Amino acid sequence: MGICQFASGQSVKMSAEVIMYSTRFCPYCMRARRLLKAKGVEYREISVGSDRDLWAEMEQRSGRNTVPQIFINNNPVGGYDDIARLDQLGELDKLLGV
Ligand SMILES: N[C@@H](CCC(=O)N[C@@H](CS)C(=O)NCC(=O)O)C(=O)O
Repeated sequence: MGICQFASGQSVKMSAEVIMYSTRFCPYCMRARRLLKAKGVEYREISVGSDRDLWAEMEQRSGRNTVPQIFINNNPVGGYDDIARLDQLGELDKLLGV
């Protein structure tokens, strides 16, 4: 997300806000967790489980109906395969601000 500069001259690196809609035991969710943890970023999980309203919210925001669905700074970036591909292309770190 870039560098945050304070009036004091100090600066801190800001990482992106990452949200992942997931279910607990889905293999793709587990892979996505592993990749995000390896990147050292904080992320918030919204556990959709069997909650129809949360599934509907996820589908509406992402246009997809599988878990996981990952959002970086509110932008839908897709599921595990998508973030793995972004990582291979060297794009994921930039999006995550790491
Ligand atoms: N290519 C997708 C595959 C995701 C996927 O197939 N997820 C399964 C669970 S592991 C799913 O959501 N299936 C539909 C369902 O559970 O209703 C990704 O990498 O995220």
